[in-house]
Amino acid sequence: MTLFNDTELFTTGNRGKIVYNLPDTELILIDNFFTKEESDRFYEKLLHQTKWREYEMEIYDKTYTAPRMIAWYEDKDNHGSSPNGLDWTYELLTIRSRVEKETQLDFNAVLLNLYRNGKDGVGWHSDKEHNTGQNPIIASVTFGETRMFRLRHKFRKDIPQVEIPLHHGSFLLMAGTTNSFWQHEVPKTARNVLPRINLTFRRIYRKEDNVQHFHTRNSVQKFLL
Ligand SMILES: O=C(O)CCC(=O)C(=O)O
Ligand SMILES: [Mn+2]
Repeated sequence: MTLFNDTELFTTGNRGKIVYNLPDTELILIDNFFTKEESDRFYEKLLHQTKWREYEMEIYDKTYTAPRMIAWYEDKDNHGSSPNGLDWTYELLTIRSRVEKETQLDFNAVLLNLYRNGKDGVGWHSDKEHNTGQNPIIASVTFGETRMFRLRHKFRKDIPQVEIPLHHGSFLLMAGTTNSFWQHEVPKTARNVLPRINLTFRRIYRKEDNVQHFHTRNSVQKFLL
């Protein structure tokens, strides 16, 4: 069997938009945001054409290798942009424009994660960094194996964890205060799973950017309506 010619490898969810009614979040899922055919093509291209690299993390003076492969793309005009930023490919530009059209927001960077098998995952964290603004808006696209995406509230233990299976071709938007009040993870799994690729589109700010202005102009409310 040629793995990537088999069009029935990945299951997809039902079509439709789900707006989660959870405290302190603006969380929206669109399954089948990309068609099966588009998703199969993007999966194959991204898997084989991306310059995947390992990600080394410093924790208390020790270096750990993250259990996944990554690639970082960022618009080159970004002041102080990462030297590791790669040149956007045709596929990434196509995916970004679809995401921007849907959200009416501008994204200038994307982090790609490759989960090679069930031993790969990402631990609990929020997508909030010094250069992402107060309430970062993260647009997440998935191709390949369905893996569980879990969320937990950072302060309220009375709110149960949320589990969202992210299917081939799905789109998840984390907006509002989601990344201030909630953490997320993709747990490892003992199941025998095929690779999964996740793209998180982000907006990285230049020092001189007026963050408030960006958020007002591109209010996510437009997308929620
Ligand atoms: O793989 C995912 O769905 C999430 C990845 C993630 O949380 C991240 O890269 O910050
Ligand atoms: Mn994240």
